[in-house]
Amino acid sequence: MAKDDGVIGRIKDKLVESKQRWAREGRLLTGRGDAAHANRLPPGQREVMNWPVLDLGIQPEIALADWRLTVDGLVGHPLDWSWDDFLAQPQTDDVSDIHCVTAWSRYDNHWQGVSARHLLSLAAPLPAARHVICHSHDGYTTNLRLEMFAGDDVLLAHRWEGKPIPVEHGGPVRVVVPSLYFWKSAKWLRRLEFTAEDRPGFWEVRGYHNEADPWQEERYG
Ligand SMILES: Nc1nc2c(c(=O)[nH]1)N[C@H]1C(S)=C(S)[C@@H](COP(=O)(O)O)O[C@H]1N2
Ligand SMILES: [Mo]
Repeated sequence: MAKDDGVIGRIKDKLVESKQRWAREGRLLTGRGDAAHANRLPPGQREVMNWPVLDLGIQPEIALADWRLTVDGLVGHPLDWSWDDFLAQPQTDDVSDIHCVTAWSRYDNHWQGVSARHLLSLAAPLPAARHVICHSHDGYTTNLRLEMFAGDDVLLAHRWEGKPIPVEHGGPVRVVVPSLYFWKSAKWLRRLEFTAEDRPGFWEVRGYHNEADPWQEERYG
């Protein structure tokens, strides 16, 4: 009996502890921080369990032996990485949600790759650099403001759910920018160009929004 009381006491202590922690963190208070994010699903989206493929009708196959990543434009240290160079960089894991402008969202994608922050620390953008233009092997381009590219969850990903990213989803390496609609996440990445002037990409010149924040529903514009 005394023993049982002890166990229950410990459980109660745990519950109290976690509630105290919630109170400290302000958990469940929708007014705290960004209220829009209290709901995980951005406006106008629906959750899917599958992973749709969207491309321009080309899925370029790049052999790892031929793969290179060029980082150029307004940077102090341009980069030209082979596959081995890329894999030799520190690897970062991140779990994030995908929000596609065509209204599907896919939760909890486990990505692994080189963080944009690590790349920035090596490439050292010049003060004049304000934008990053992503160039892909299928001719696709998309533009990101440097601050968006510098987000701590932005990856040059080569693994998804512990496996190489399949070619239809942009392998060997794709960009992942979780905070923006997924068209900003270039598949089959080959070059990152740092520029002073903005340069709208493939979908941005075809009526998609330049910024693409799903929480503001910046779909078109
Ligand atoms: N190179 C390249 N990247 C691209 C695209 C593309 O056509 N080519 N489509 C974009 C769009 S519109 C979306 S929604 C996502 C789709 O990625 P997925 O096919 O892995 O779902 O990739 C984005 N990146
Ligand atoms: Mo898309």
